[in-house]
Amino acid sequence: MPQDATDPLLTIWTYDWVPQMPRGKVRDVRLRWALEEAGLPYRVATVPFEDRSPEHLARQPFAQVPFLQDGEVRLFESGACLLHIAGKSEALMPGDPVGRAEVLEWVIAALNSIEMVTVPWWFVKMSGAEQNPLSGWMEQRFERLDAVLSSRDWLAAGRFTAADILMADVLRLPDELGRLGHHPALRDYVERACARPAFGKAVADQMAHFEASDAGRG
Ligand SMILES: N[C@@H](CCC(=O)N[C@@H](CS)C(=O)NCC(=O)O)C(=O)O
Repeated sequence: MPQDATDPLLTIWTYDWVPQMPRGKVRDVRLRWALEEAGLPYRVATVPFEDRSPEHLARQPFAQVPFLQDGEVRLFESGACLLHIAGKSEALMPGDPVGRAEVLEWVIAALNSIEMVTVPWWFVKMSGAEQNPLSGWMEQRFERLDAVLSSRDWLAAGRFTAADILMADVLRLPDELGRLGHHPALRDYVERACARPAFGKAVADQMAHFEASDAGRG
């Protein structure tokens, strides 16, 4: 382990390698993006993709990534990790109670009202099924979110926050698969969020991380 409980440097844990398809989208990108926005230093450590060890399970009970270590604090679930990071920076989480409440509700909405349908929708799509029974439900959610974002640039507190990192990242996949076509506010939102330098750096760093491990695999 590269960190013990007295080490002040935040550590993001991800896989040592993944196949091409998820590169740029492995959820450690959410944590990288947040830390880049906050200007906080961090390191990246890895667990093997192909061999989920008991040590990995002790950190992430579903044998997934990402997870985070911050001194004696250990967290799994990208949303929980993101909120932990957000607590360290006004750039991600406003100090006032109203702004904080807005960030919290939209973080949970990203996970529990949008990603809860986009991920199962994607799994059904990947199964090759001709009809995707989740499309209507997903469209309904997009319609409502599009209505919200047609009158503002960011979800919470009148400015970019941690909630936008999560929501924009959740929407990237359906956007790439052409599912935001009828939702101009959502398309613009994803474009606006992904134009941020911190996002560009987070994705580029993740791509470089996995490319470097290709070389090691021969
Ligand atoms: N709810 C979890 C989902 C984590 C997740 O799906 N991680 C993916 C990478 S983005 C993973 O580890 N997939 C491999 C697997 O499930 O075996 C979170 O947000 O952290």
